[in-house]
Amino acid sequence: MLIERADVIVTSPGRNFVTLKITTDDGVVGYGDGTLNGRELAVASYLTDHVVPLLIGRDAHAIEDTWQYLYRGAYWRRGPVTMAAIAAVDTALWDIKAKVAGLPLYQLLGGASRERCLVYGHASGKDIPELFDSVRRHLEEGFRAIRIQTGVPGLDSVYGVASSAAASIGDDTRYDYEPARRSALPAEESWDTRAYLRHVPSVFEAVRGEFGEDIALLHDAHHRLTPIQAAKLGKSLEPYDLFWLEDVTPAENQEALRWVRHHTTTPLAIGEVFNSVWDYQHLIREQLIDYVRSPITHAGGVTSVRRIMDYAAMYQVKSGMHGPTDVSPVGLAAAVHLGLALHNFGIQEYMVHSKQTREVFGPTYEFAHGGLRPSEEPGLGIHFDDDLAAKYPYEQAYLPVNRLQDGTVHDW
Ligand code: GCO
Ligand code: MG
Repeated sequence: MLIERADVIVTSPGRNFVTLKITTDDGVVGYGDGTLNGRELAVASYLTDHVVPLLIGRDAHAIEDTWQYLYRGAYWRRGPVTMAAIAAVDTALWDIKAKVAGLPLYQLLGGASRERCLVYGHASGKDIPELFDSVRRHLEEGFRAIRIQTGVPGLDSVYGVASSAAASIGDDTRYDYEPARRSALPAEESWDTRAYLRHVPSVFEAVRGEFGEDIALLHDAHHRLTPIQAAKLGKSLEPYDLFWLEDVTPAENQEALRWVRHHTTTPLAIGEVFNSVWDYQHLIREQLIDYVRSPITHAGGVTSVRRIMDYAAMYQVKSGMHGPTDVSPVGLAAAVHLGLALHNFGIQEYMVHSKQTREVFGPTYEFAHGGLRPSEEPGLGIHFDDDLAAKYPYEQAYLPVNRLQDGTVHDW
């Protein structure tokens, strides 16, 4: 079975997505996600100009060989653009293999290890009453794990907190924020670490006081802290029993996590910006983290995320794949298939896509009892609507940048 064509589809049903559609000579079609938020066209060009010509005529079943050919063959290894492009190819080929086998993808990955994949939703509010409303809505919808982000007194806006403008993006994107805003230039936010560190413990105290001990609570520090600030935050949150504290320091320096780890028992998650197993080498071997955040979309596809998770399993490190709205329903479907099969699955992030996005991608995974389960359809379970996708052309959008109050550019 040979690859006959590969089409790169850039569509923007509420936000931008890059999708690869591979068609075989006997007419089987597979989809892969290569969306890189705010840099989508770089992946589209990498695929169109450099990868698609290599795919035509290749054996569609040779997934491992194609992965190695694109990874080693390019000479220029790793990096988010390359690994998102490889992910798109790899995921589309797994979709095809599972369709040909007549099985849902998770069956090819070892079969189900559980009923469904526990997911966490995003509650946020500029203050405690708004946050409580958002937590309540999540509980009513059946979420059992919730990420908590709030405004910080003295700061105008904080990334990860839905504003009324963000809430109106798409149609039913009720209360989640949109990571990248459509604009000619990135929005600028301002930041004060001391104010943040003073405020966050009181937020978790209030949430535990109102909603009790049962819900799993998570928090994302979004790379903004030094190791010693992160250690302080982890310690101050210990009484509130977090499921995890995410991205406490900029991710480039793996050794920084040693300092954090030695000071706190709050579980740590990291890696949404990592794209290969090498980024985790010391973190996993030294057990400096508890959860791996790489999504299939940004880390080379099902093949290489599976490799990271098998390495992590030896060290009791679990999965916690990134699943914001900028991972498309194709990427999320792949994550749910892999998550269902992995023994060391931990949790899956689930930011519900807008109605427009769901109409274009036609995902068939289902949310119930606080978790996602893929459908029993062969392949990923995606019904992509090409005609509808063509009605939503690319629109320039940027992630924000962050500055300290004196104007210095800071991690956001
Ligand atoms: C998360 C994230 C996202 C990212 C976004 C970047 O934990 O979901 O931190 O909000 O910032 O996906 O594109
Ligand atoms: Mg994050």
